[in-house]
Amino acid sequence: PPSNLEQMIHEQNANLEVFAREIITIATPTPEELTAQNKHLKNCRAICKRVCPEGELVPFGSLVTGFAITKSDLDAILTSPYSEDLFSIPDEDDESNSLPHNLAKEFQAEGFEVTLLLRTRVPIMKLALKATDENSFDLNCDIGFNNDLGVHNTRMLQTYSRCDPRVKEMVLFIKWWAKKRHINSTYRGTLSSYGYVLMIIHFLINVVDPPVLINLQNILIPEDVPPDQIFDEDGEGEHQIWYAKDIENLPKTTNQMHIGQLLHSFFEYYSYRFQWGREVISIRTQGGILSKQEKGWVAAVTRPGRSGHTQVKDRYLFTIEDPFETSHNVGRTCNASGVDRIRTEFKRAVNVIRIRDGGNSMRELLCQE
Ligand code: 3AT
Ligand code: MG
Repeated sequence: PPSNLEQMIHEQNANLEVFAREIITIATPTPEELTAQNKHLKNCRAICKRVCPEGELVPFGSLVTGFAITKSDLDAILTSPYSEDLFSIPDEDDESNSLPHNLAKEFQAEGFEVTLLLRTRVPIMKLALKATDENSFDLNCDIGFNNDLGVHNTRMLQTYSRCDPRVKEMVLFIKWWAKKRHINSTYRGTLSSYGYVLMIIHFLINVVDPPVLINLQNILIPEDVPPDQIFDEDGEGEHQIWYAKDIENLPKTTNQMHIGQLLHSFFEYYSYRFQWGREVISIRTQGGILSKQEKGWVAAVTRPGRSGHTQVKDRYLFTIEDPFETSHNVGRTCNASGVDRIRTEFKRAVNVIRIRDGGNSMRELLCQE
């Protein structure tokens, strides 16, 4: 027979499961919202075509992976066969004639609110459009230039999501929780949604036992894979972009845990087992963990940004290696107080889940704004 302790944990997890399912239902965008986003995308595509006929506006991010929660932004990149010339961002005074500026003018003429952020790590154009009679949902869109890796990592996340329905469930819940608890803001020193997704994938491959996911980047590469599927040259060196796509032939997981058990264990892992000061999350690596020491990710470095006008600060307080661009720390946006807040939130979640009042406090507090 189960002990009292086992019985208690069983009840906590059951309550969390019910609550998580409610949140996931609320968080999932309605079909109307998804249709509206697609309409926005078509409209933006048409406007881009007018300025750059050879360009293609390709969506990526949460609307493609299915990880979108309601009111997510739309991420897209503008690609072009002549990308090198078209998208190079001039750092001289004469940037008014560059493609981003011409695009900005065209979108402004169509009533969009436009912000150009060309001096950031990944240059983007931010578009905003208020809902109208024609489209009853606001649009918030980030258009990047030449960021193919974003498209590749989106596809890999989508592949992981197809491996098991619990991936998406965990992502939707954690994104909702992180938004409500204000620890999902790269501008305010915390972590991007992408970072939370990598934390979840690491947990599902390497922590939970038996594993829910198999490391898709660590399966023996079949000998007949053509090299161009393995390497991607982007001027700054090669990136290993290969991962297993043929998931139907992979062994199925034997893990039977429900979403309540998984979430409880996820919060516990990052509260008490993960070594924030020493460890790097690396989902491409067998075991999922590298040390900051071996990556040389120890002291913050300030280096010149792309345009030469700016300085970029690479922080290594919370370290998550990008699965393709392995020199990039996805957690670099986290400052000291941001990491503290994130860690405090994980512990708070564990404490709230453990309150013994039939889950009432948990329902009230866990995702409280
Ligand atoms: P939201 O619903 O917008 O919160 P999302 O899944 O769209 O979540 P982001 O907006 O954070 O996630 O990122 C969109 C995509 O951009 C996801 C990933 O393909 C890429 N990306 C985001 N942040 C990074 C990063 N720091 N490094 C590399 N790629 C990133
Ligand atoms: Mg997004």
